[in-house]
Parts: sequence; structure tokens; C-alpha cells
Amino acid sequence: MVHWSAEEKQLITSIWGKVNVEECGAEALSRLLIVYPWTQRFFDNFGNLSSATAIIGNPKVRAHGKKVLTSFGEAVKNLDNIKTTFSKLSELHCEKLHVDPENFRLLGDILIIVLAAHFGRDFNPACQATWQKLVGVVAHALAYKYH
Ligand code: HNI
Repeated sequence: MVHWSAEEKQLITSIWGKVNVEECGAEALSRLLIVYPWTQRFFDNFGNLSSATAIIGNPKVRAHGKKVLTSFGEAVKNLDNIKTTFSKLSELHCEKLHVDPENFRLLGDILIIVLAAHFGRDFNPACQATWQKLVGVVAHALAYKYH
């Protein structure tokens, strides 16, 4: 089982408490779709994704980004139980959505970049290390049901 030190828990909750899930969620998903354009194929029912401007202005991308980051918040609330927390979502992404788990890692990397941009110096190296551990654990949990 993953262990979180008191310091790590503090670094996670102190940042998370200041995250605007709507803004950061929209930004993270937009960046994923722009930086790794092949990820667009999972969202072919989202309308216009034809340019960076279209993606950033797309209300479905915004809404879904918020949904995904809100769901990520469940990991923050259940740090000692991330695998069970995401077991249904893992099944969904695997069996119904057919999302390659590599994409969870890509989104995690993007989230780190978004947080670093938002929090600047507060997102110091110790903080980044802890968040990288967290996005890794989340990606692993979401990939758990894949076979
Ligand atoms: Ni993901 C739907 C959570 C990463 C593609 N995803 C969801 C839903 C949640 C969710 C919650 C809504 C489920 C429901 O309707 O019951 N997704 C998460 C989380 C992560 C993640 C917590 C990572 C942190 N999803 C990704 C990635 C991709 C992805 C990286 C693809 C690149 N997800 C989808 C797609 C849907 C989806 C596609 C369905 C969208 C729709 O509404 O049509």
C-alpha cells in the first residue's frame, strides 16, 4: 500500500484547498487535447476541437475538465484508499471508454504543469515531488482494472 507521510499529506491538502476545480480542470483538459492531439479521439462527441482556440472555448471541454478534476479530488479525500475509490472508474475507462491508461499519465503530467503555473513559488520542489507521486498513484489506480 502507498504510504503518505504527514508532510506529504499537508503538501497535498494545502494546495488542493486553493485549487479552483473549474478553472484548473478546464485548463488541464484543454492542454491535454492541444498538446497531445491524439487524445481528441475519445471526445468526438464534444463538437469543435479543430484548433487551440476552439478547444479552449469549447463548453463541453470546460465542463468535462471540471468533472475530471472534481473526481480527482476524491483521491485527495481518500489518500489511503485511492485504488478502491477509483475501481469503478477504472472499469468504466477500460471496458466502456477504451481509454489507453498511458493517457492518465499524460493528464497527470499536464496537471503538474497547470498547478506549477497557478501556484508559482508555492509549488516548490518538495510539493512537486509529492504531487507527482499523487498523480502517479491516481494513474495506477485508474489503470488497475485493465486486463
Ligand atoms: Ni475520464 C468520463 C474521471 C482521465 C476520457 N472520467 C469520466 C468521468 C469521470 C472521469 C468522473 C464521468 C464518468 C461517468 O459519467 O460516470 N478521467 C477521470 C479521472 C481521470 C480521467 C479522475 C484522471 C485523473 N478520462 C481521463 C483521460 C481520458 C478520459 C486521460 C482520455 C484521454 N473520461 C474520458 C471519456 C469520458 C470520461 C471519453 C466520457 C466522456 C463523455 O461524457 O462522453
